[in-house]
Amino acid sequence: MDERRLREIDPEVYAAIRSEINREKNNLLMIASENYASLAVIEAQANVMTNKYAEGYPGARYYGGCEFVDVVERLAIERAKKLFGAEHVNVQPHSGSQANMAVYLSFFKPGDVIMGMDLSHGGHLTHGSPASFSGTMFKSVSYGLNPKSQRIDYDQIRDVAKKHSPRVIVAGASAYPRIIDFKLFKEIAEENNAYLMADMAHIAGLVATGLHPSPVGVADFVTTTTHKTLRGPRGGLILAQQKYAEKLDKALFPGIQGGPLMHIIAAKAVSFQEALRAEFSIYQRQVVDNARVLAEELLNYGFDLVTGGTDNHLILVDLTKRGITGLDAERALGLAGIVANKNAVPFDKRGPKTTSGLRLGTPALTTRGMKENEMSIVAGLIREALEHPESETVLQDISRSVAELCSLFPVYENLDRGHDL
Ligand code: DSN
Repeated sequence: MDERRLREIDPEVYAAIRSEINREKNNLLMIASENYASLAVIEAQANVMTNKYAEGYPGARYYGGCEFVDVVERLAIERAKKLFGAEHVNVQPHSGSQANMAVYLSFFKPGDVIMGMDLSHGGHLTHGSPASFSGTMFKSVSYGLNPKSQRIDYDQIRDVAKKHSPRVIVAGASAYPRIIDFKLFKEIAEENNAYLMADMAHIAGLVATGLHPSPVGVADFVTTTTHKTLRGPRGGLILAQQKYAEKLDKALFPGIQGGPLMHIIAAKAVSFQEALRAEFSIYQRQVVDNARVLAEELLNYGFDLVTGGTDNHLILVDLTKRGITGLDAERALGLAGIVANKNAVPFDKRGPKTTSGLRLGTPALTTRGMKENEMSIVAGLIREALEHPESETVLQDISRSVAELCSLFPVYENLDRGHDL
């Protein structure tokens, strides 16, 4: 077997990974769904368990030799149960989309009505968008935000549910900056004889540390990704009451997935252990405090924010009155070393490839150790870039300030100290 390391075997891939490390070190990463996984998490997912077939579940596999992968899957399950107070956990979904699909296919049939938040109001593709399996396999109806408050309109949800009798209501969002009232969602679901699925992907880290009300024990099914505020490896997770366990597990495997990614499950176990530590709560508190300060500073600079602020880790800037599209804002910030994404705002008149909004998140900057003071600096840099989106000189000046700030809050230093990558 050729045992040379990646650097020698494949210099092109090696170089691209090195460049990505440098990009992540030297830019302000403000995509609300991204974070820096710890080196321990990254190390755990780059391991020989990628070689192992382990179809089935711990203690009941379809292959021999599963004794050690069983150890990591059991650890991941137990830690996730403890972290979220869940009765049943499935750690095998390859992604959040797979987790959602497994829930849908476990209890619902193609053609059933599912009801989720409109994508353009901050929902997610897999909550019934016609562009995803969820909108083509199922009959999808959507709810949106109140045009005035720009917050979830629970009266509208009640009306839409009454009118369409969905089998399942999906609570959860990818661009909603406020607290979601899962208990009220459950009430509405019960009134309409519907199940409630909560997709807490964006806020899982906040939920784990009590900074957002938990949907676990409220919703029938809870899904999440593991790589956003939760700061684990890229992947998915399902949490539910024990009574749903058998059907859910079967829907995931053999229903929609084959062999689980055991190396990723090892890394999930590590990240759940990290999330159980006291430091993780302090980190999440700072994520929320940082988002609040960033929002206040941007409001002071005259930016419009959807809902007027934030309760969580993200901010949605409405650029409509600033005369710049989301696309141009994303491009200008990118040239300045600030990585964010264009995003539709509620009732956006522009399409999803252009948009009138910009989504900003604080999880990654907070992992670097940035606090309120740095958020004020970052807000100033964002304002400067969005006021001069066409000026190469201004954007270059900002990128120098970005580089300086990044150098004061280093990440992945050990990747430069003798590690192969
Ligand atoms: N694509 C993710 C996000 O950026 O919010 C959601 O899955």
